[in-house]
Amino acid sequence: MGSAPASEPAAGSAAEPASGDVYLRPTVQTAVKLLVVGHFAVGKTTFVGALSEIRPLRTEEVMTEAGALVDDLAGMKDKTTTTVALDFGRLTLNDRLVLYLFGTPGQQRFTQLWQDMTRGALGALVLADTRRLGQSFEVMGVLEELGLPYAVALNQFDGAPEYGTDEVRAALDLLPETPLVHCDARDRASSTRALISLVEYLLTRTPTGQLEHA
Ligand SMILES: Nc1nc2c(ncn2[C@@H]2O[C@H](COP(=O)(O)OP(=O)(O)O)[C@@H](O)[C@H]2O)c(=O)[nH]1
Ligand SMILES: [Mg+2]
Repeated sequence: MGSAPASEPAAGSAAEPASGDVYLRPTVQTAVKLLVVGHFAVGKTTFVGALSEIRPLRTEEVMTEAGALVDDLAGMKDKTTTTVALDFGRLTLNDRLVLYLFGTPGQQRFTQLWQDMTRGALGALVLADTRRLGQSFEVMGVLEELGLPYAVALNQFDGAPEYGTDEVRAALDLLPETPLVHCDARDRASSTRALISLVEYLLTRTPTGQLEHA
């Protein structure tokens, strides 16, 4: 008892993504850059990590005492890292369309970087948390200034109040056409559905019905 059989596979090998998922399918014709945005600790890194088919690139840093003054940690006892630059991931939606996802930090002090990241992006998914809806206005305001279309996904945290869609639309002052969906950023299928609602919305806004860069 206790000693592993000699034939057991090397530890760690199962964690590698299947090689078929690493390389882009040769049939892909359109690559679209989308942003995943939202305030601090709303679930951006979790979201990009849950649905990326490549190992997501993360630039997390352990939060320091200095950051405690600006990063609002109320109710976020367990959060010890923060994204200083970006999260990057990839999702092949179908044989011809691949999405490149850029999770961008919402902290105000990164605004210039944040604006640079929007270059070439077709749209954004705004993650929101019903415990802190008011904190989503800043990010939605920047998107509106930049003319970047967006959909809103409510990331449902345990114990967070569950409001009806109409209430949330009113609270966030959303335009009637702006999609509002619920998601669980930890769940791949749920996160993919939220992203598809953004892509469908972007498609309705293009005269050709194709996703193309302006
Ligand atoms: N319960 C729950 N926790 C979540 C969810 N999404 C993210 N979290 C947790 O919330 C914290 C902040 O998420 P993170 O992705 O780092 O937020 P970011 O600052 O927007 O990148 C982490 O501890 C996550 O594990 C969710 O949908 N439900
Ligand atoms: Mg993050």
